[in-house]
Amino acid sequence: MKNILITGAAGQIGSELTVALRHRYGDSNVIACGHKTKPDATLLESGPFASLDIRDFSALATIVEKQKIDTIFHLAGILSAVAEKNPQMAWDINMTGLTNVLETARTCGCAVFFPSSIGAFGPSTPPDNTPQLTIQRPQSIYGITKLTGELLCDYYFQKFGVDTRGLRFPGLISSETKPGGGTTDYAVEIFYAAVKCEKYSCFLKRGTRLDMMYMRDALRATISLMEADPARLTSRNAFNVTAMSFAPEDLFAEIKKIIPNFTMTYEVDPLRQAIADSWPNKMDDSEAARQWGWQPEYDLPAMTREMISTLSRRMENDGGK
Ligand code: AKB
Repeated sequence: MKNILITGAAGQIGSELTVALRHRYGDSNVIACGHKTKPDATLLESGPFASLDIRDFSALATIVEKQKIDTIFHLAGILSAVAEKNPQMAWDINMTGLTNVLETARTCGCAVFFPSSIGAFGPSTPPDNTPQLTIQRPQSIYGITKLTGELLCDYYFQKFGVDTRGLRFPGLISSETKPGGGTTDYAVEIFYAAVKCEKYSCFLKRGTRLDMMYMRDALRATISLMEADPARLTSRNAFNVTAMSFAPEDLFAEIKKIIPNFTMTYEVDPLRQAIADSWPNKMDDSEAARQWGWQPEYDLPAMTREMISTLSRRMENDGGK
């Protein structure tokens, strides 16, 4: 990787991945692209930024050709809950975006990273220790775009030799940029309420167990997979990766160990609950461990401690806001 392009760079993963890749590969060698979401100052000041609608094929191809890009991290996309409210838009952005990236990669010789998700599974998938290769009949439009994306990435590798690689991310928990409309967002929102000593109303019901991961682990997983020796990879795309699995009440109990006065109620959102109910409880990520050495560093207590200390410090610096 010498010249890198990141689409969706202002989003939850992109804003932190851009900074991590700039540290590793040099500020000027990592071009951040975004469309609607306003990038924050760190992103704009630490290296090049281009405004790009990922549905615009020629704009994408021009940047890739002019900047001699060799690797594209394609993070632009619509998350599950927002997608379900506007399926046509979600299909357009998620699929037109990915086909534009793959076609550009094919003609310009780039490697591609594609983030799939636990959303690529469905209610008929085995919910516990979900294998990497298993039944996938997702019922949300988000899941359908993720599963199609996994297959399309495999197709471009097998048919055209494009070096596509990808992970199935669980819910991602981070303290920098908030996620924009996912089903697992409660696991981020809850921390903002807790550090402000506000009551939190959870939109998923008790007992809804889902895979989760702290952003630092997600960044490590992404970079490790892209740097992995291709000779060790027997699969390329759709690696299950997870770090912890919990239900809302488990996270609440962990936060209460540090903030004993914190309170939480439940006000279930039927749309997001139905999506969550169709996703696995816990994936088996042993293939990622075996093929490229994946190992999470943050479990539930470690992630909770770091989220609370980071957000509390920021709140103090911002004068309690
Ligand atoms: C979402 O909830 O939509 C995402 C995901 C698990 O893919 N966080």
